[in-house]
Amino acid sequence: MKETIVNTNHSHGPASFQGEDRDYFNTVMAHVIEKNPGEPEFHQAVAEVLGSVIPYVNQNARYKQAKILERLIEPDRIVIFRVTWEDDTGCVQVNRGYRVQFSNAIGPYKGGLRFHPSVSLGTFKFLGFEQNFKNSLTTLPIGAGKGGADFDPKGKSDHEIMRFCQSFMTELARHIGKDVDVPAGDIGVGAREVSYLFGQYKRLNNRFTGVLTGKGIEFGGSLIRTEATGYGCVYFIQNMLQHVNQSIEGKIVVISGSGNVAQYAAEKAIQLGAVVVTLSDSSGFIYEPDGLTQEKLDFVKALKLKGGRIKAYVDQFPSAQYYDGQRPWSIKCAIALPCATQNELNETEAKQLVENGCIAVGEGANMPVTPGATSVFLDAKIAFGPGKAANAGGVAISALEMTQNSMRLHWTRDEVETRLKSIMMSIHEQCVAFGSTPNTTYVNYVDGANIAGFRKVADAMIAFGIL
Ligand code: NDP
Ligand code: 2IT
Repeated sequence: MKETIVNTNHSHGPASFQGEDRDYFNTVMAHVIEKNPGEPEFHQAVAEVLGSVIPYVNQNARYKQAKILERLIEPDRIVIFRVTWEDDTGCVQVNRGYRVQFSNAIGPYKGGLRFHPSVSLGTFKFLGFEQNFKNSLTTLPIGAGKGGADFDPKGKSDHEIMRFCQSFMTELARHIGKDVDVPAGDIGVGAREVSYLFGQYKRLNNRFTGVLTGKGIEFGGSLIRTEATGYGCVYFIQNMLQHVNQSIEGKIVVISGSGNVAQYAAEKAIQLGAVVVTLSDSSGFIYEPDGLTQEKLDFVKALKLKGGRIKAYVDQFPSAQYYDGQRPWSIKCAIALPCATQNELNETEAKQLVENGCIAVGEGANMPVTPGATSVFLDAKIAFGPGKAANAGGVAISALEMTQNSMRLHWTRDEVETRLKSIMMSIHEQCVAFGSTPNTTYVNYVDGANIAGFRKVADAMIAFGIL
């Protein structure tokens, strides 16, 4: 189904704008679409933020006069480069690398690297734009960037991955630095890739610095960074449920994806007494009616580490069923956690989730819920945690990895996890402060996250003058 950026049937966001708000929205969006042709994900991410912040900007003339929105949609700079490497058969391969340095208003550029054949410049612009508000919400001093390559890690040998990472870093190295731009992982980039990238940076510069996060514990990584995005997402769900006097215990949870974020969202949900019944990959999903156990999850972790497909789960555990080519949103649940990729949950699926009694959704992935589906959740007034709030735990612990590297110290697991919990709580409080009206319990977390994230960056930009 084709979805439009502005959903005209709904009573919130741009569809509800009148007069000055509507004119400003249309003007900025027309500019974004004209200047960034063929980048629908970037248009979508911008429209979602404008849908929250335009009325706020119109009420605060200093933001409008300083053209903060017009500046925020323009990245500081973009680097695009060729990555040439040799595969195991001796063939020369050519890929395209990117780094979008979106904004360093409140700290060094910070955000992950994605290796996936589907990416293009628009993907990194949407991700970098989102990262700006997310990083602001973490309460920590980090700006926003995103990058990666159209390299497909699937089916590649360890040596091919290493050679690709080394070639990629040979070019990227001149654009990053511990106080300049600090990349990390994202889709297709995990501990192995970060290690190869870090090794090459260190070799080129003869400097051991915290230039990447998600590093191995032996060489400056932080405990809990691997778990942080998934754990943080579940803590955020817990905060949203507590706000309406509910608890996660005993609730059925449907999760998409089976990578880093999905695995640790499942782990924390299980630890807190929830029943996790699905995981997926781009080929299909598994349904485990009685819920995954830690032991079954450990099987998935080992499977994914060696590049396996989620389908193999049902061979190991016959209690589960595999649904080829399908997404898990038809399964009845109280909590849905899309943790795979952008636009993986559409309006029809959102309606079905609400009809099936879903009361909370947390975006573990970046922009997994389409605009139409978001409107369904907001209209139904269920607790909908947008990615820039719900998945901010990962980058927050990356920022704490930077802190530990600067101090040349290593915090304990407990210390880092306690900080993660308190950061997620603070993000929740910011969303409540800017996304609800006094004396009501309902929180529009989309508005809350966008406005709270915007304010800090905007105020810093105003302080710097006209840059
Ligand atoms: P991984 O590479 O570890 O896992 C990605 C998972 O998503 C895999 O199960 C993969 O399946 C699936 N997937 C990827 N692309 C698609 C697609 N086009 N269609 C369907 N399924 C797909 O990545 P992460 O877990 O790190 O990232 C998942 C999401 O979370 C992304 O949106 C990322 O931006 C976001 N995120 C990640 C953070 C982190 O710290 N890692 C922090 C915050 C957000 P398959 O193996 O079949 O490709
Ligand atoms: O989308 C994200 O926030 C990430 N992929 C994590 C970025 C980071 O710098 O840890």
